[in-house]
Amino acid sequence: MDPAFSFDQLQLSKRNHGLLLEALRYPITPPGMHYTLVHYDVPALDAASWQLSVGGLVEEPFELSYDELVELPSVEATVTLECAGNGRSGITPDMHSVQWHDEAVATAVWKGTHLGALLERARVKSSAVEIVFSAPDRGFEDETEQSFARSLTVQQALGGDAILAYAMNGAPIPPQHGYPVRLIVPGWYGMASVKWLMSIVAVASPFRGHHQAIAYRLRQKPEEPGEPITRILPRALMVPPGIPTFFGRHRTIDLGGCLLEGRAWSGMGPIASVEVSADGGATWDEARVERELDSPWAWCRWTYLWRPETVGEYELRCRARDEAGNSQPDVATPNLGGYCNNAAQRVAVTVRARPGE
Ligand SMILES: Nc1nc2c(c(=O)[nH]1)N[C@H]1C(S)=C(S)[C@@H](COP(=O)(O)O)O[C@H]1N2
Ligand SMILES: [Mo]
Repeated sequence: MDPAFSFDQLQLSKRNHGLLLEALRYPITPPGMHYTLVHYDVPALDAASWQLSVGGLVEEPFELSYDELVELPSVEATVTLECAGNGRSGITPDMHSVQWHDEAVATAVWKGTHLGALLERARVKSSAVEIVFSAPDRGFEDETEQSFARSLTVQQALGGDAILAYAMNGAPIPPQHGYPVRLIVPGWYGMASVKWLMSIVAVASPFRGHHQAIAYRLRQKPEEPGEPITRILPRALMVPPGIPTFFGRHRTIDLGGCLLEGRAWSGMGPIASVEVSADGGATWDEARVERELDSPWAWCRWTYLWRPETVGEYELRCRARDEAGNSQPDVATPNLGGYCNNAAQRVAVTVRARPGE
């Protein structure tokens, strides 16, 4: 890995902050600690003048104000969101994008109205194949002007658990997270959850927007169409144990029992197990998994009592497996966009004698 990151990558990292890994302790990520990813600028929107239009290939196109949306039957969902670029710095450090380590993940309680119910009211025509969700944030990708937009197939949009959210953790959604209304697609990587949602359009052919057809695809060569990225692969992360160095964040713990804890999640099914290795992956032990949140879309907590026997240098790892049988690799499969790197986390730790012993 080339450690020479550019000024532009540093600038992106400062705008798009991750979860401080010690905040994995909280089931619901506290205000301000949820990771953010904003491709362009946060648009200036106001709930009083906001309007959602629902149209395209539907029998009953309509517009909805914020007050009308809030009056509709509501649903609440506790959802772990993760950026598809999480782990990118471990596979493509030279890509012109956010150089996440492991921290582009967080959990929030979203309140809103069910997307499927809203689309049923519009009555999507049978000629429609996809539903396009558009936002007003605009910017350039290479030389081409874009706005952020994504699509779901009609079946994914109508049959899934997606919601049009207007509240995050019991308060209006903060500007950077999509105020006043955003889409939340539980179980999917974050790019599907379009923030600052303004329009929903049913279309007759697969959507070809930049963030659908070019970005968020797994490819090995630029000319390949690539596989679209959808659901979140399993991952476990630990709260880094002990205390860090200020510069470099290397961990030190005292000899004796050390309770490791963390979170694990998957968008493809409930977590079946979490394993921990303290010898760089040679041997693995089962951690205790606790379903603290009553939601199929939220992470669970895990704990493991580690008892290093001697002072010295260790490499801790953790990895999750879901009930659908998906697990985490030791080493990521590289791809051009640096997406979906769910290789098992590694944390280097120095174990020292207890002070005074
Ligand atoms: N309109 C809009 N929606 C967006 C984005 C964006 O830049 N613009 N970023 C997407 C990506 S890539 C992710 S990972 C999530 C991040 O949501 P958060 O910032 O609330 O954590 O929002 C998604 N929705
Ligand atoms: Mo993302």
